Amino acid sequence: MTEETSQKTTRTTCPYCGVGCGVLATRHEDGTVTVAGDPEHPSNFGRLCSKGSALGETLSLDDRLLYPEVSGKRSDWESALDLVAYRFTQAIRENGPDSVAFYVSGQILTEDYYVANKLMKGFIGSANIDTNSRLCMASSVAGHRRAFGADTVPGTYEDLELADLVVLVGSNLAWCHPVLFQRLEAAKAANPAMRVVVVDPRRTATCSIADLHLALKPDSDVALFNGLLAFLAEAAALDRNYINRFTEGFDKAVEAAGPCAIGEIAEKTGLSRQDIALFYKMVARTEKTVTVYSQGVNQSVVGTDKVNAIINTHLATGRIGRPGMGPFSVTGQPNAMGGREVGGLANMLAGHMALEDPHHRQLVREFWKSPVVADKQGLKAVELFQAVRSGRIKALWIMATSPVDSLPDADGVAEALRACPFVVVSDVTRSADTVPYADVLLPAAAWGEKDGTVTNSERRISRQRRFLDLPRDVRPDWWQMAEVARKMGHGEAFAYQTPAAIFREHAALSGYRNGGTRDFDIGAYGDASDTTYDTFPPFQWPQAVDGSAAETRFFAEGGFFTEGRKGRFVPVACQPPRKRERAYPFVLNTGRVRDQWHTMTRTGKTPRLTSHIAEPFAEIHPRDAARLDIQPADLMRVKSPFGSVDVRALITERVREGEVYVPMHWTDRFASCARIDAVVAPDTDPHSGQPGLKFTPVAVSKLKMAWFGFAVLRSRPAHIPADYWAIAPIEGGYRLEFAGRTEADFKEIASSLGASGDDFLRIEDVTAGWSRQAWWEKDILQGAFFFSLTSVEVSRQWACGLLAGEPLPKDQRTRILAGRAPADRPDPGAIVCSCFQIGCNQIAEAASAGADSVGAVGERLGAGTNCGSCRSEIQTLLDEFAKESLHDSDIAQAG
Ligand SMILES: Nc1nc2c(c(=O)[nH]1)N[C@H]1C(S)=C(S)[C@@H](COP(=O)(O)OP(=O)(O)OC[C@H]3O[C@@H](n4cnc5c(=O)[nH]c(N)nc54)[C@H](O)[C@@H]3O)O[C@H]1N2
Ligand SMILES: Nc1nc2c(c(=O)[nH]1)N[C@H]1C(S)=C(S)[C@@H](COP(=O)(O)OP(=O)(O)OC[C@H]3O[C@@H](n4cnc5c(=O)[nH]c(N)nc54)[C@H](O)[C@@H]3O)O[C@H]1N2
Ligand code: SF4
Ligand SMILES: [Mo]
Repeated sequence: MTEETSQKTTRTTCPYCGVGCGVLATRHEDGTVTVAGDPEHPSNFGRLCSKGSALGETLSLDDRLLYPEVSGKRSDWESALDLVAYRFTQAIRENGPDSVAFYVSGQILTEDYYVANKLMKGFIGSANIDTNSRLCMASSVAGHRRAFGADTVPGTYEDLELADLVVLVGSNLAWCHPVLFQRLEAAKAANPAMRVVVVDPRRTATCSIADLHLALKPDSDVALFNGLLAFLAEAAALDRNYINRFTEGFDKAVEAAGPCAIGEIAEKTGLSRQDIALFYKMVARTEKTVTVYSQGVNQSVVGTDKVNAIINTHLATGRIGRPGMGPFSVTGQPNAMGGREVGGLANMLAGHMALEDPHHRQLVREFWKSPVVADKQGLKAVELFQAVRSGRIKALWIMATSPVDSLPDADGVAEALRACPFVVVSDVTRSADTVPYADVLLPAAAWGEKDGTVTNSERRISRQRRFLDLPRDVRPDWWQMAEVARKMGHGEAFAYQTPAAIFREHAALSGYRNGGTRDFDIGAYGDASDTTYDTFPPFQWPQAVDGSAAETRFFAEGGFFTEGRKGRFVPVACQPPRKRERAYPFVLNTGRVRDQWHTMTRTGKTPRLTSHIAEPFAEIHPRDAARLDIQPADLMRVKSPFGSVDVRALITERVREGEVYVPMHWTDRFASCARIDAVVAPDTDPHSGQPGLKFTPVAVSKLKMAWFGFAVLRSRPAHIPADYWAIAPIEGGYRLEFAGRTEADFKEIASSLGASGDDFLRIEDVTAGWSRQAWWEKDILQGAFFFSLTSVEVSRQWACGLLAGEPLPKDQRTRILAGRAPADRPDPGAIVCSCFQIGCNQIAEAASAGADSVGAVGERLGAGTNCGSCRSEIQTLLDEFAKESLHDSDIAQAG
C-alpha cells in the first residue's frame, strides 16, 4: 500500500463543498503539495475558492490518527477489527440487527459509502445506517421524491448561467458554493438583463449581486412561494400544456395555496407589499428562471414543504429540465449526492431505489445475493442518537463526521455516546470532539491518500485520486468496512481488493434491470476496467449501458419516476408561526463562514484561512444590542433549554431584529464554549427527519467580564486560565482572545501562558488596570500579552504579524507594547482577501485613492484576483465607502 505515486501532478477533486471542483495537486521533491484549479474540469474551469486554494496547507500529519486504538491504547488493525466484528456480531445475536447502527457522512467516497450501506442493509439486515446528510439534504430528497417519484436533481450548473432570473433561497452561495457563485457573477456581468433575487432573513455576502433581497421572517418561505403559485395562477402565467400533459394535482395545490393576498403574505413574511409584488412579477414574466435552494430551505421543521412549494411553481410554469430553468437544490458536501446514489440514508435503498418497494428490495437482494434486505426504515440521525441514549443501540460506528458538534442537542449526543456500550470512530484527526468517546478509534486515509469517486450537485461524478502515500497504519474507510464484513462472515460479498471493483459493482447495480425505470443509471461503467476507472474524466449521469441517455437534464418532457410517470404537485399548507416561550424571545439562526469548513478539523489548521474570521461570534441587530446593553466587541451568551454558548458580539444590521446568527464551526478545540449545536433544539421535519437547525428560540444576554486579554503565542498553552477563550493558528504560532468574570492576577495568567525567563518586558498601570508584556527566548519573541479591564484595544492584524518574519531589533522591542502598528508599517485591518492577506484598511485606502470597482482594487492590491472568494466582500465595502462619502459630502454641503 505504500508504492510511490509516479506522476507529480495528479488530477483530483476538492474534498470540500458540493460544487466539486477539479484540482491539480502537485507533489514536490521536499514533500510539500501545491494545488491549482483544473482548467479542464467542467465544474470550475480552473477556478478554486479560498478553501480549495489552501488545501496544500492542511495536509500536515501533526494531529493525524496514525494507528488504531482500543480503549485509548495503541492497537493493530487485526485486533481492533476483530473486536469491532465481535461486538457487532454479539449485539446482533443478543438484541437483533436493529440494535446496531452506522452513522456515516457525505464526506466519504461513493465506494466507502456503498460498502457501508451494503453491509448494514443487505447483510446485517437493518436499515440503521444514517448519515450527516440527514442534517443537510434530507428535505430535498423527500421533496424530490414527493414531486418526481425519485431523488432527481433536474438541472445543471450551466442553467444558472443561461437563466435570466436566478432566485437564491436560503443559500449563501458566495461563501458556501463560491466557484458556482463566481460563475453566476460572471454570467450576470455578461448578461445585463439577468436578475438575481436573494431570499434570506440575513443580508449575506451573496446579496452583493442581488437586484432584490427579500429578508423574510425565518421559516416563512412556504407563505412566499404559495403566494407565488397563487399569483402565477391568477396572472395566467402558467404552462397549461405542461400541467395537463405531464403533471397531476395542480388544482389541489392551488387550492391549498389560497388566493394571492399580498397583504396577508406581507404579514406572514415580514416583507413589504412592494417587494413581494416585484418578485412575483419578475418570476411571472421571466421564462428562464432557476430557483437555487440550500440550507435555509432544508434545515427546517417545514423543510420538505418549502422544497415542494418551490417545485410547485416550476411545474406550474413548465420551467424544468430546459436550459436556464428549474428548481436546483445545491448540495453541501463533496459527496452528498454519491451517498444518496448508494442509498446511504436510513429510508433509502441502493441505486436510488425505494426501501418501501418490495420489487426494488427483491432486485437489490438478488443482485447482492444477500440473505436479507432491510424492509423497514432505519433510525434517522436525530432519533438514532436518541435511541443510543435510551440504550436501544448497543454498538455504533461513526465515520467521517463529528456528531457531538454537528447534531442538534449536541450535549445530549455526547451523553448518548457516553452511555453507549460500544462506539467505533473512524476519523483522520485526533482533534475531533467525537474522538474521546470512541472505544475503538480507526485511523482513516485522508484526502490525497485515498482513491474513489464523488458526485457533485449537478450529478457529475469525478475521481478523487491518490497523490500521497498512506501514512503508517492508516487505511481507507471502504477497507475498514469490508474487512469487518469479512470478519462477520460475509467474505464472498465483500471480497473487494480495490475501490475500482466496488465502483463497478455499484454501477452495475444501478443499471440492473433498469431500462429507464430509475433515474440513477451509470450501467455503462459496470464493466469499466481498472484503467478506465483510473483515468475517466468527470461525467454526468445518467450513463446507461446502451448509451441512450445523452440528455443530462430531466423532466422537460415529463418522464417522472412516479407510478403514472407524472410529476406531482404537492399541496402545502402554511404553518402558523411557532409558539415561543417568553423566556426565549430571540430566534437563533446558524450556518457558515467563508473560510471555515464545518468543525474546522482541516481548515482550522492553516493561518491563511483563520485570518478571515478568528473568533466565534453572534450577529445581532443594533437595536437589540442597545436594549441588552451590548457594546461592540462585548461578549454575549446565547442560551436555550438545551445549552448555551459564549461568543463575541457582532452588532450589525445584516440580521433582522429579534434574530441572532452564530456560525456552526467552533468546537472545544478552538473555543471555551462555542459549540452552537449544544444550543440548537432537536426538532425535526415530519417528512424528512431533518432537524430545523436554523430556528431555535433562545435568550440572549451580555456577558459581564471583569477583564479581557489578547495574546500572540509561539506555542499553544496546555491550559488557558480564563472563563472565555478562543484560539486560532497564525503564522508562527497562535492568537488568543480571552476574558474572565472575576478579578485575576495577570502576572499569574501570563506565566501560565508561558511567560517565563529573564528576557521579558512589561509595562503596566495597576490602578488603571492594564498590563502588557512580551517575552523572548534567544532573542526570538515567544509571546506578547495584552491585558485590560475593558476590551483590549490592540490592532490584531499587526500583533498577529509579530511572530512571523524577521525579529525586531532589540532597541525597538518596546514598540510591541505600544499595541499598534508604527507609521512605517501600516495596519492592514481585518483581513478580507485571505490569499494576499489584504485587510479592510488597505481596501479603504485604495478606494479613497480612486479605486472604485472590485477590478480596480485588484489592480492596486491584488485582492480578489486569485481565488476570488472575497470579491463580494470587497464590493460590499466599496458600496459602504461610497455611501459614507456621499453622506460626508451631504454634510459638507449642508454645512
Ligand atoms: N465556507 C463553507 N462552505 C461550505 C460549507 C462550510 O462549512 N463552509 N459547508 C458545505 C455544506 S455541507 C453545506 S450543507 C452548504 C450550506 O450552504 P448554505 O445553505 O448556503 O449555507 P448556510 O450558511 O448553512 O445557510 C444558508 C442561509 O440560510 C439562511 N436562512 C436561515 N433561515 C432561513 C429561512 O427560514 N429561510 C430562508 N430562505 N433562509 C434562511 C441563513 O441566514 C443562511 O444565510 O455549504 C457547503 N459549503
Ligand atoms: N447548527 C448547525 N448545525 C449543523 C449545520 C448548520 O448549518 N447549523 N449544518 C449541518 C450540515 S449541512 C452538515 S453537512 C454537518 C457537518 O458536520 P460534520 O460532518 O460533523 O462536520 P465535519 O467537520 O465535516 O466532520 C467530518 C469529520 O470527518 C473527518 N474526516 C475527514 N476526512 C475523512 C475521511 O476521509 N475519512 C474519515 N473517516 N474521516 C474523515 C474530519 O476530520 C471530521 O472530524 O453539520 C450539520 N450541523
Ligand atoms: S467551491 Fe471551493 S470548496 Fe467548493 S469544491 Fe470548489 S474549491 Fe472546493
Ligand atoms: Mo451539509
